[in-house]
Amino acid sequence: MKIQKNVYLGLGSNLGNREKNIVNVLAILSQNPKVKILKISSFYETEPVGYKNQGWFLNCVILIKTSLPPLKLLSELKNIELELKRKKNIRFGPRTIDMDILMYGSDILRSKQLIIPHPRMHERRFVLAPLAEIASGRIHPVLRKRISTLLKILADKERVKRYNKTEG
Ligand code: PH2
Ligand code: MG
Ligand code: MG
Repeated sequence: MKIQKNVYLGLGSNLGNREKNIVNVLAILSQNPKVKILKISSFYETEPVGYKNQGWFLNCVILIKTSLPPLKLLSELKNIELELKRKKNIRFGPRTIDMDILMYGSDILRSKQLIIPHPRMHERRFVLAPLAEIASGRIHPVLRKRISTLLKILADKERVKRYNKTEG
């Protein structure tokens, strides 16, 4: 049997129907036989970080189990982003859907294409707030602190609000 890893993904959208974009991604991911979705956080409305002149994001974090190695998973995520016709022109700017690998088991990876854990995850409330909901006790493999601790000591003042999903 192939090794399966617990992987946390951050999802974000701030163009078009943001909720639908995220729900679509979850549907596409769940069709992949090598990916099993185990947990989904609440959705959060979040103030844009970095490039300010854009709409608020909808963000969430999910836990999946997968046998895909990190770079294969990354290319799978890029394919899904393309499938949803992501338009990304500005760095940190508006996007239909963005899918980031936050943590891959306890692995630490520093390759040209991919850095794991995500190098900015601990500085971002839009990541830590949803992540703390489904992984508060997990240890950040590099910083060696619990996710709940990282959230507690976070200085980032960007606003995040729990979002009430549309019915049906
Ligand atoms: N993603 C970025 C840059 N800024 N801000 C929020 N609130 N949410 C995001 O997902 C986000 C961002 C780059 O991927
Ligand atoms: Mg991102
Ligand atoms: Mg990304």
